[in-house]
Amino acid sequence: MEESRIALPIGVTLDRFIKNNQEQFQFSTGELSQLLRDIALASKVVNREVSKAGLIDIMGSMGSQNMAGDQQQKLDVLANIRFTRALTKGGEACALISEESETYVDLNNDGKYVIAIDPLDGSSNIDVNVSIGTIFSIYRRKSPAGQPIQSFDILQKGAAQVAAGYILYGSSTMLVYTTGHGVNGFTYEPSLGEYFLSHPNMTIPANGTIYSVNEGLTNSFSEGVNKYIYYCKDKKYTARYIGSLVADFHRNMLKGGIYLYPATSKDKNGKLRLMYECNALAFIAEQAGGKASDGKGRIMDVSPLDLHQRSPLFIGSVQMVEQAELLIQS
Ligand code: P6P
Repeated sequence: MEESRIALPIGVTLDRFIKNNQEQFQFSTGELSQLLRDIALASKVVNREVSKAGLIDIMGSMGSQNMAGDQQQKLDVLANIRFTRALTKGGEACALISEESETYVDLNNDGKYVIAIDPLDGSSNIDVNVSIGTIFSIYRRKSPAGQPIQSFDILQKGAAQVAAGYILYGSSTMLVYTTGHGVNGFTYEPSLGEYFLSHPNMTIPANGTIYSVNEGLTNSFSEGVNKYIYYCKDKKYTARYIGSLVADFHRNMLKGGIYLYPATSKDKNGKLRLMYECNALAFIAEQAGGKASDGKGRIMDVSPLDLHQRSPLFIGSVQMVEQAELLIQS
């Protein structure tokens, strides 16, 4: 029996893929590649802890709140420590914005990159074993070196991102990222401790029939948003809302669909964070042929004023986002 039938190729690892594509990246001196490896390493540690959540004492809340007043889950804090340590040891980042830290975290003053991260989004789902995720966004600092300047190096528009990605800790763990040359998905094989290319050149279908929104908030949405939700119902679209942004976004990436977290009467700018939730997924969505809006226009054109500012988010299939914008602005 010929070899190829008994030794199936094991596919392209994330490390090999990063190396093979390094020259595509305009600053290809290897630092961004190392940064992506550092993030992947931290995700493997978080994956191991998330998969054991029911067995060791890391479920439930810390009894503390993060700067946004959200109840901190033990795994939130653990994930934040893992990613912060990996990025500190890697030395490629000069600053880190995290949902779990009020100010930005000073890393290596010679590092060329700024990272914005939500270490564990949807963490309230941990205790009920629903998929959760990590979302990250990477910028190149604008000042040459030294202490990064918040208004200059850190508060940059989403359009300035050089890379972005997410890790989905789901039925399988996946890492999906872009460096501005399309979107590629990697599935984690825990027995080998490696991510393997499983979803090359991911694209979002131009249209879809799935809409993801918390309809329990309908009474606090604007009239225009409710017009779009009624539009989806009239078209007999499918409602799918996991309560975990990364999981809903990933499904819509593969099948087509739209995720909406609009402004509400309580949260005038919605719930999601511009720097480390909206912009990162917007970069991926656009690179996959989709669209991401704050209801008025391209979300990656918004100039951030605060590390943790919130933004309404309408993201997914381009035709669905455009239809939503049309009705919201009507
Ligand atoms: P709600 C999780 O807290 C999160 O940030 C997203 O992952 C998720 O889509 C959304 O909030 C759920 O919010 O208000 O519908 O429970």
